[in-house]
Amino acid sequence: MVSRRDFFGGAGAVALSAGLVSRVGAASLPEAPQMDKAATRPPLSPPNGRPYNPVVTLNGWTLPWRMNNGVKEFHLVAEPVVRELAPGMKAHLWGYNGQSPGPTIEVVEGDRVRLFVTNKLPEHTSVHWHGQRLPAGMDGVTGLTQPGIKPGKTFVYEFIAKRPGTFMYHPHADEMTQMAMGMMGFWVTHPKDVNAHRVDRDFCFLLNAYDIEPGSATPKTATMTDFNLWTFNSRVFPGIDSMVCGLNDRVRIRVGNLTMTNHPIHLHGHEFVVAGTDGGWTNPASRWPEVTTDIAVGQMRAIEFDATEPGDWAFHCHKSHHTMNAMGHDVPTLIGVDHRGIAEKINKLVPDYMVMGDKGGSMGDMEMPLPENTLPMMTGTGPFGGMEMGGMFTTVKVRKGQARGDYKDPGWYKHPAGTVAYEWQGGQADLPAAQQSPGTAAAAPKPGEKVLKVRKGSGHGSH
Ligand SMILES: [Cu+2]
Repeated sequence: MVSRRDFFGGAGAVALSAGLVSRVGAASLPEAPQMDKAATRPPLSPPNGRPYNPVVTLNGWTLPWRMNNGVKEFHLVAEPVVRELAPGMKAHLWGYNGQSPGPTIEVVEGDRVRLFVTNKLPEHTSVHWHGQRLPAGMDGVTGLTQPGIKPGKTFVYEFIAKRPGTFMYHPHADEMTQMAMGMMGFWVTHPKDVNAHRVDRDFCFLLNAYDIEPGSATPKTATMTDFNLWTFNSRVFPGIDSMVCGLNDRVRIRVGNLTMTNHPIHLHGHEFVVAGTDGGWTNPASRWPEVTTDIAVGQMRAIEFDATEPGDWAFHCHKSHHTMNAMGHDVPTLIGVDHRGIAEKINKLVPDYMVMGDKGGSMGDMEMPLPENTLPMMTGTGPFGGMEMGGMFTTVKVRKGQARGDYKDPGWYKHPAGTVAYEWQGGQADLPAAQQSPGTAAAAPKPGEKVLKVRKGSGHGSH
């Protein structure tokens, strides 16, 4: 196997691929490069074929190819993988070429693409090229358009990448299991015109989710909606890299959703436009500014903005349960109950018991003994302390002077003097008086009056 380093080393890797083609001809399988790390790889500049502006896959990489008589050939290997979800937790998933999600596939509009798919899973699989226009027999639906790829076998898919835009790939074979195990990847078809839709930074990743019980490493695949690990590209904050931008860069973020629920994705500090949808590029006249866009199940969206505001800007799913890590939801709400000290005592008896609310301290501050191979909840730590966020969360870091093509994390933002929220040092009497709306006093319960106490149900199966 050719390692990732050989491929990202540059010209040497290309020479190796080309050499293989000329030596043994088209009958051989192209190399299936492997990736052994969950770090964000630098963009893969196209070494041959038509030029394009490469994307950067968050905590991922792009699959190298070989040119064979004008056809772009890729080799995906479906196999069990170990993916580090964040430092401290590894998951036993199914993926492609060493990671889950699999590598991003980048091609150019009009490219003839040949994809070899080798199955090293214990059961049959297939690959569906989600969103593509292609011959029906290449669509990868087991039973409908092809037989399943049996373990040990290799299938060949071939089609022309007709439509530029943002796509995904995933199995249509035992999909409840295979998707819950992490079988998926990103696909970008770049426009033929290298100057069309051009941006300075083009990031992409998938929204995906797992149900892994604390102390275990394999997802529960029968889960319907109650997943406990909400991830960007099978990474959980604080294991998710930041999206690093230069000041005033035009930035694109492409997101595909392969979870079982929608995700309202929210960016701080900037408005963006939805520039690309499942159907391709949005007519510029029909774009409008937003700070949150909902990405439904099975959808892809490309958002764009000018990174005009320096700083570390939160970027996250707005479902608050999705910005947490491994968590059980079956707990009553105890806001208003004085439970100081009680949680600590109960925890000695029931290790996963947890109270939330205004008197127990926030969860981010609670130190609890953790089972092996799990993540503490909401433990991202920033320059001002605990962020109390995990799961589907990261930051967009906008920096003046960040060189073109430099994606290295610049560290935390250094705020100019006088631009950080601060504690009021004056007395209570100096604060502006709170206005009371008329009639407030009358609405308060009179002494002795019965007050109906309502407790909401704690189930939330539908997320
Ligand atoms: Cu979400």
